[in-house]
Amino acid sequence: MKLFFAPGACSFVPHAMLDIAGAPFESSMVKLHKGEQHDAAYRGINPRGQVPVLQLSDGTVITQIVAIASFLDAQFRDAQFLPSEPLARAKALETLAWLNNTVHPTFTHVFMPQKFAADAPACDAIRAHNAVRYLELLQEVDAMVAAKRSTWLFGESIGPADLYVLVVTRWGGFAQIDPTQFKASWAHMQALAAHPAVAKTIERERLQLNLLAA
Ligand SMILES: N[C@@H](CCC(=O)N[C@@H](CS)C(=O)NCC(=O)O)C(=O)O
Repeated sequence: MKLFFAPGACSFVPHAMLDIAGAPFESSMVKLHKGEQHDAAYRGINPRGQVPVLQLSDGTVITQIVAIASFLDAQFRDAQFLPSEPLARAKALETLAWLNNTVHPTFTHVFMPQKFAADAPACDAIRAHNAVRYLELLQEVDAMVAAKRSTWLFGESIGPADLYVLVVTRWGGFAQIDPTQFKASWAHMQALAAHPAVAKTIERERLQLNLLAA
């Protein structure tokens, strides 16, 4: 298997899952800031020009975190990435989908407003409006983590939603939102970083968890 990822991007979620599973995989870095996602070679792999992409040994490509996470869960049952009981599984996927379809795109409006408007004043307005909304969403994430009733969000093993909490809370730094203000999420990030496999992913992506720290 081969994972196409960008350091600090949402691709961290499947990247860490592969490390946790101890899966044999190759990683290929896509430099988003250099526009490598638009190169013809990469578009040949993912015409939508985004990471993550999981490419299987027969060349099949899987995109979209929810789909990749669900595939990895099925491939590596011992890791128990998602609960197997149907209702618990639905609740874990509900949160994963919300992080992916609501929290994440709100940040995209802050980080890449040019995707949503052509002129600079409109981009500034989009960025400012969504930075406020992003803060509210990170507060909601923090409350969700504070209310967890198990070691991790959906049980005793790390799941994709736990890893996504690290990603979106870290991104707060790009919007001048101090991640340490979210006590539960920040503690969750520290606990993830202390896990040897996740530490390996953090190291490979060279991530600083608090972007506002000197
Ligand atoms: N819903 C998609 C979101 C993927 C996404 O937004 N990826 C970002 C990085 S976090 C990306 O590749 N952005 C580059 C671009 O849009 O140019 C998924 O789950 O994979």
